[in-house]
Amino acid sequence: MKTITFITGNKHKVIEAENIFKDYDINLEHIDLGYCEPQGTLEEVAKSGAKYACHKLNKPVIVEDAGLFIKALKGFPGTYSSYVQETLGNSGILKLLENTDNRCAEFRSVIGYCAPNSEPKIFLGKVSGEIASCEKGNLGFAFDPIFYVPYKDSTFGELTTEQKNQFSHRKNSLEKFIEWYSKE
Ligand code: ITT
Repeated sequence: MKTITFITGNKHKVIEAENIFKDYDINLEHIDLGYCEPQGTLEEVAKSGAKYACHKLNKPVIVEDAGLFIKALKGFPGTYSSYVQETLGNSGILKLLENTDNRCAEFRSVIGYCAPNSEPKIFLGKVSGEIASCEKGNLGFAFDPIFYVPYKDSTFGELTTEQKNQFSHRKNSLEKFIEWYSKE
């Protein structure tokens, strides 16, 4: 069985990824290597992170750069999601959107893959939703309790890992990766 190493410091991402990979013939290993994230798009960060980690470990790796993009805030927090979650938090985002009717938002996930002696490849996954009027649910992590999915009538914070993994941004990017990788 082929082994892929997922480089991340986020244990929630690991739980979700393990749950997705278990249905495939690929062994997922996890290392919290830490890598320098240049300021740039999700795609640029994922590409450079994958290249760096692969070079460092000399084996095939994936990294993920993800973010929440809110339409009324012109895509904010986007590539700043991690920092904004730690500083403003969900209550800060809700405050920014007070009196705003347009609640449309999108989660994006970009998987960067790199193997020794080859160039990195990237895989984008998205999911559309809305920013809820208040936090709901205590499952998931970070922005999950304020990300409302109308056709499920739930926030990500109200969904189990299995339920979120049926259609999340991470599921979509990882599935694209797995589909490509399985043919490699
Ligand atoms: P690594 O870089 O070590 O993988 P990280 O948490 O810093 O972990 P990102 O740089 O990709 O991850 O930051 C994206 C941030 O966006 C993340 O810290 C969360 O605050 C938020 N985020 C991403 N995916 C999410 C999800 O599925 N649910 C809730 N919030 C999410």
